[in-house]
Amino acid sequence: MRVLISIGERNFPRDVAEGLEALAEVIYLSAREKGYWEALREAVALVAGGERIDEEFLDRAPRLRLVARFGVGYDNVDVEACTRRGVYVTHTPGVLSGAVADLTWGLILSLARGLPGADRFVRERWAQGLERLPFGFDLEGKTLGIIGLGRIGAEVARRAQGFGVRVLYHDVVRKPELEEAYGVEYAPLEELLRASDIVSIHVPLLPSTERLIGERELRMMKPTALLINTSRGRVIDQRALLKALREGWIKGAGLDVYEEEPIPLDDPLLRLENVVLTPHIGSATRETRRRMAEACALNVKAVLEGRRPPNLVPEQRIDDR
Ligand code: 8YV
Repeated sequence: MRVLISIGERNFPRDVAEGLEALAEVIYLSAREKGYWEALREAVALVAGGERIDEEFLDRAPRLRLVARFGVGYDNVDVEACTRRGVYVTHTPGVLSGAVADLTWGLILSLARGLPGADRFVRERWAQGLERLPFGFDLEGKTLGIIGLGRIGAEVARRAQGFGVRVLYHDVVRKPELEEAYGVEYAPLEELLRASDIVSIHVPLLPSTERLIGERELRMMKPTALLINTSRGRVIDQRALLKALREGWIKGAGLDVYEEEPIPLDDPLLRLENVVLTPHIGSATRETRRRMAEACALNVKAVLEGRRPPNLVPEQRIDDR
């Protein structure tokens, strides 16, 4: 049996792979590398990054029984096509929520206090003593609107308590236990957009969340508000966001994800001063990436041993319903 790992050794350390080697031949090859498609033909399990896994892909993987997504989001995987062919799809929920929530707060603080500009100022101009940096703003007493109060959104809310921030949330379901635990208040989306000083997005990319934030929604936000996105780029209409940032409908944005990744170097968003941009690093800490690899390994091991993998995506958890 063969396991193909497409996310590299840095993400899936050799010692984690060792646990699988008694059961299968483990091959590391990324989708861009030579030999990948050949290796895929014999693979029973694939540990997948962001490559598109659709019918065409599955045609080239006749022995595949498992797509183990290295990440919580699986919008790059056609789950229905996998299910039709008897291919399990798993993901890594839970283990990365804290890391993504930390980065979310990092982006909020970077914008509130102008950290990237302050850093440049110290390196390039402070000693000249001519200019002053603009003031930032306090977080205490401000309102944070969380769109999507799932595992990651809840961690963002938990951290908000320490900053003395009032939290509104919007979700497709109400979460009374989180309202109680973190003092968060439910609000319809429009109300949240109008009332929040900071709006942070934590929804999965689905047909219903694609371009959830477009021109109409951006125009509802306060001109002083910040928009943070560490979920998926396509949840925001990026052209509308560019317009909003240029024309001052909102004050700034902190983005870790983009409609196209990597975002092209000539994208006009990269020229704006009122944005802080990171390259999809929400889960990129040593501890979190290791936990993600270990979670994938458990799923792979289960399938190699003929068991049902523990972290099936909700669409495939039929027995649990
Ligand atoms: C990526 C992520 O999976 O968890 C997710 O859904 O977006 C990230 O953790 C990671 O960059 C590897 O593809």
